[in-house]
Amino acid sequence: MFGSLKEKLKNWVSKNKEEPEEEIIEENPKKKAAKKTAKKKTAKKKAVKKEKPEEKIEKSEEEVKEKKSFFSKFKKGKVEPVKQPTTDNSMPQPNQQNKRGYQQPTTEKKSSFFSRPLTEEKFEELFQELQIILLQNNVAYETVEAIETSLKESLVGKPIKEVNLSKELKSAIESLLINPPNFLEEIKKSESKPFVILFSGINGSGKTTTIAKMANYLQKNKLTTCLAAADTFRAAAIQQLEEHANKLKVPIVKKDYGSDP
Ligand SMILES: Nc1nc2c(ncn2[C@@H]2O[C@H](COP(=O)(O)OP(=O)(O)OP(=O)(O)O)[C@@H](O)[C@H]2O)c(=O)[nH]1
Ligand SMILES: [Mg+2]
Repeated sequence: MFGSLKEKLKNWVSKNKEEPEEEIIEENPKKKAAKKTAKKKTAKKKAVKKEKPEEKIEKSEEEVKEKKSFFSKFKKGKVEPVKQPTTDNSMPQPNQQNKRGYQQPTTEKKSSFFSRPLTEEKFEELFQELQIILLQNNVAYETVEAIETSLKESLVGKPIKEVNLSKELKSAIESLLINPPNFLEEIKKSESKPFVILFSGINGSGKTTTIAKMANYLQKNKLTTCLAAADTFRAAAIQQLEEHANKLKVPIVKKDYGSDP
């Protein structure tokens, strides 16, 4: 049950830790441009044979010049990525293919996200996905809020690449747990035998399931376990516990429904 949540949390952490791939993809724009140029040249040459030769050649060379100069400018850092969306349709937008079909390089924008201090707004955007994962896995809303507050304190204002995201998430969750008791120690040092653990709580909160988990845990730690069906009120409560006892191969003490447990 917790395995899948753990997996999802891991995925979230690694997703937000990753450096953008685009940085590698755009690393050798000259070669890329050259390849495109070669392709275009052959394509254009073919076209030239068929129709209006001179016009076409001029056009293709113009295109090549434009591309080359764009990439070389970019490499030298002369081209600033568009920071704000603009209403002018003639300006190519980042992450959008322009009319000629190549993508506006986004390297500078993405890499600066990882080195720029994380803003509160960006944090909330990133946390939204984690919030959904936690809520979908039955984590109480108050707990999600507490994790958010704790993570916000440790992440906002720091560049994301300098932060150990999994460590921060782990300590945010740990800070919510109030010294969970070490059951094995408690049971071993107890003088009264047998050691009784009573489970009480509101309907459907997971008592019976937790009893089964605990019995399994204690058995694995070489402690003799016995279940007692004390819920003699709710329909099928005794059978439910019996099922768990049978699966775990632990003895069960039971009485009739309606009797005094
Ligand atoms: N997601 C999730 N579901 C759980 C967990 N523990 C129990 N459940 C589910 O919650 C439902 C109720 O679990 P029970 O263990 O029967 O709860 P209970 O407190 O014994 O219920 P009553 O005896 O009716 O009061 C079952 O469908 C369980 O599978 C948990 O940790 N996570
Ligand atoms: Mg129950």
